[in-house]
Amino acid sequence: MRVVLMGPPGAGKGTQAQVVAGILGVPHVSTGDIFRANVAGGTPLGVEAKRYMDAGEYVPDGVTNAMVRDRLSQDDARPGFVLDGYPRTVEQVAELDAMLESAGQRLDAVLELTVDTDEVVARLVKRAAEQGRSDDSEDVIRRRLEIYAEQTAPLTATYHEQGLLRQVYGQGSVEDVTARILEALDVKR
Ligand code: B4P
Repeated sequence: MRVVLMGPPGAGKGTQAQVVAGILGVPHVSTGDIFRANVAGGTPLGVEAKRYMDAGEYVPDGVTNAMVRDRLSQDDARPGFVLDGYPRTVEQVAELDAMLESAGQRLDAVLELTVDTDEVVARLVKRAAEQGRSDDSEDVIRRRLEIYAEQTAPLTATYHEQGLLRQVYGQGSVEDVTARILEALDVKR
């Protein structure tokens, strides 16, 4: 199964993608995690990505697309994947379509996790206190939410037109949200 998880920062994409990918038996591919691993390792990609992430901005499409293309071409992603945090721009949507088409594949579903703005801000402020992620300061959180509203939220209309979009309410316990996602994917445990 090939699934994309969308939703604002703090909606729980990473949290849910990991669980759902485990249940489906496919890799969890998170652009945020790949960038953070490169930042931690001090690679050239990490040095470039960090400048944008720390400002709450998106990393340029050219960098992000090449990274995803490479990851999805690996053997373990052939039977399927849960993509977390990609695509986030119009150009990334086109690039993902092209990648899948050239491999004779298509998406099965795009899930949008919906969460109130107050709730996502509260979650990210809590995560900042617990984990100290450098893009979780209050100013940067606000900037990330603005960019999501401008550049990513409109993409759901495209997936809606393609009949792929399913909205899933992202509040409540992690287990409750997972159960809603599995129901939206029509997957029985
Ligand atoms: P991401 O890593 O995707 O970060 P995120 O949007 O903050 O997190 P997510 O929605 O996954 O929330 P999480 O599960 O962690 O992106 C970080 C940055 O990387 C971007 O700002 C950008 O700069 C760059 N980037 C990534 N992809 C890109 C792309 N495609 N193009 C360009 N740039 C890109 O959950 C958040 C918190 O809520 C956690 O503390 C969690 O414990 C908690 N939580 C989760 N579910 C909960 C629940 N049900 N109830 C209460 N708390 C919950």
